[in-house]
Amino acid sequence: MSPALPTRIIDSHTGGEPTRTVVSGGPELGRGSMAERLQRFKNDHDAWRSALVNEPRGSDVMVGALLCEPELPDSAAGVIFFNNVGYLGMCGHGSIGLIATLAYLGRIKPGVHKIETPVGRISAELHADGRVSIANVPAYRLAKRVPVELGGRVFHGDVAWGGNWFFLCEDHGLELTLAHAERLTEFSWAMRQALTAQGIGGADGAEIDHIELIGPALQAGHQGRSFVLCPGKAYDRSPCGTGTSAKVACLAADGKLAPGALWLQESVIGSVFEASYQVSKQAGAEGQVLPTITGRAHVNLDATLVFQPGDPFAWGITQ
Ligand code: PYC
Repeated sequence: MSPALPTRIIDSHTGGEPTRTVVSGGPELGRGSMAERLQRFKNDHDAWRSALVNEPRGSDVMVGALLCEPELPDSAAGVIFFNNVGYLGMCGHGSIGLIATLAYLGRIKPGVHKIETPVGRISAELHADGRVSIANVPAYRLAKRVPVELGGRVFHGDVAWGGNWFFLCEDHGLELTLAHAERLTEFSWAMRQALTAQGIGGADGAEIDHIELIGPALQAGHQGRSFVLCPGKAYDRSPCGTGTSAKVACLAADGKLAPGALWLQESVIGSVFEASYQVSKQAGAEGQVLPTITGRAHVNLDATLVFQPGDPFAWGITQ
């Protein structure tokens, strides 16, 4: 079966991490909030997710972004992010990729734009030089130095929300370089499974599906480095926008980063996000911070999907 309308996709990468934005012809999700449309996507159109990001068209590292008509008149766009195994509440590198894509299409100019996501509305500023700053959803640390047993040893990590749930571990003892990507992946995957097995979760028992190993920066003038393992076992080539947000929430909670001060976080491939935060003044938001993440995305593909009759994998390879 092939879709009625041509499906146009635009790929970009943000610090090496790809985003595939569907700009027309994707699944028809109707109206309502992005959270409601996400449920429809999940329940009725999941084959689209597979067709767009799974092999053979995509890969485990690809993050999809379905561009949606926004619900509110002053929003520039709505978006739903997804990957090889499911859906993301928010995606920092993907939001930067989305803004670069809208600029490439000539749909937005430099300035501040509101984007609706399933976990809330964010602001994104497109700068004149092409960089993008994302004012993310509120981030916070839920728990500090939580012990987790792994392979007969006890490691520790902070549980924090940055738009997704993260376990931020510093005492892993591993070198955060690309040469060790396989070892870092296996370790982080085992840690994620150990968290689930040991009942360690986010708020309301939410699964922690992102592991963030942290360490010292390797480049002068930067403050930290991370390796982030995403839910589908692919590691983030960028410093991970939601992961960097979770990190600044932890730094804020420890009194190690002042509001407005810059934190430059490197990814395992050496790409960099610039982060800072403001304290949330909203009632009931004690301990929450409002992170801003700045990075740069480049568009590298503008294409139309082809669904050839007889292609057994036209809708992706599924398990
Ligand atoms: O940048 O927030 C992010 C992200 C989440 C998963 C992959 N990238």
